[in-house]
Amino acid sequence: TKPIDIVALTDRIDAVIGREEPKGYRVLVIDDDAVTSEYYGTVLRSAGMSVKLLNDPSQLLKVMTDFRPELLLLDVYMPMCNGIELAKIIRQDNSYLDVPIVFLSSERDLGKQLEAIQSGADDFLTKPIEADFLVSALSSRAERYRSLRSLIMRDGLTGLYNHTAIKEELGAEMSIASRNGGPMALAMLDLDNFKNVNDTYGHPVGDQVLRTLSRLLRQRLRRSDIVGRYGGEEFIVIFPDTSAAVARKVLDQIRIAFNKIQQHADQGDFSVSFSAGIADLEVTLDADELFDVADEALYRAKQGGRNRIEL
Ligand code: GH3
Ligand code: MG
Ligand code: MG
Ligand code: MG
Repeated sequence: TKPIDIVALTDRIDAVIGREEPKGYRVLVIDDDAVTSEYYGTVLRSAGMSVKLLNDPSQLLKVMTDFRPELLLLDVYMPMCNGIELAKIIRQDNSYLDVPIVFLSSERDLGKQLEAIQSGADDFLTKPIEADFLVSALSSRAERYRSLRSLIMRDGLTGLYNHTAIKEELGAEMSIASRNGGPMALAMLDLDNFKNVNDTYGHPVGDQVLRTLSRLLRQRLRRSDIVGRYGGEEFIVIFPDTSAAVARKVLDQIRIAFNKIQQHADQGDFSVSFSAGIADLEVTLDADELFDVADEALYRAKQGGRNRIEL
């Protein structure tokens, strides 16, 4: 009999209990009228959405980075800024090319509505609107956006964030951490002598090892930690609100656990290790520099004999 593959088993349990993000779509409501936005905010919240109300459009870009809405519900007429102008500004940013923008306004003039759509919006709804209708119109758009995004952002082999996504996540986490003045750590992992694994057991077995490490990372790390596949056999972990020393401790336990896992191949069982380098946000506020610092630490871990973590 084959030994039980604990990693595969817990992965199945995770799938059953649904470890995915809850369906609370993040919706940003921008309306100068606090009463109106409170009302629609309440409607969407009671439908399980996570709603942020914004009455001051000058805060828009900051809120976009921190809250990362999956849909924007925009008013047209606001004293400080026109909603149509806001939509144009959002669409100019490459990161928000595809975030759904829906206007909700009492404007009935078709010319004005057309202008709003031409600014890059996806839909124009008119007030007053039936609560159920609003909820389902927004849910379906947010749902589609979330699915598309996860296709674009995920690595096909492991399901982790891919290179582009993890860099984006790092940028967002760094801006939050620097604003809160809190700690943050970045780890760069690299499998040891992985070329040998491929050469000895074949590429599909190598792929299996990559998947095993990915699952282990997702299982052992906290929900708030962010894991990505940076390149071939290189992984990144972002530890929000965590000092480098604590990140190292956590990762060291994962390192030991991973090394104990028996990998199976026709030629026999074997084990694999990884090395890692950790960078502390205290060192630099520049994302590229933080990567470099982690990479240098990783290099030292390799030089020091592999299967170890350096700060
Ligand atoms: P070191 O301990 O110094 O990191 O040695 P290494 O052999 O791991 O490093 P090297 O950079 O020489 O080799 C990395 C290997 O990772 C080579 C490549 O074939 C393998 N690799 C990269 N991406 C994948 C993948 O998606 N699947 C498989 N099976 N192997 C991959
Ligand atoms: Mg208004
Ligand atoms: Mg490598
Ligand atoms: Mg390697």
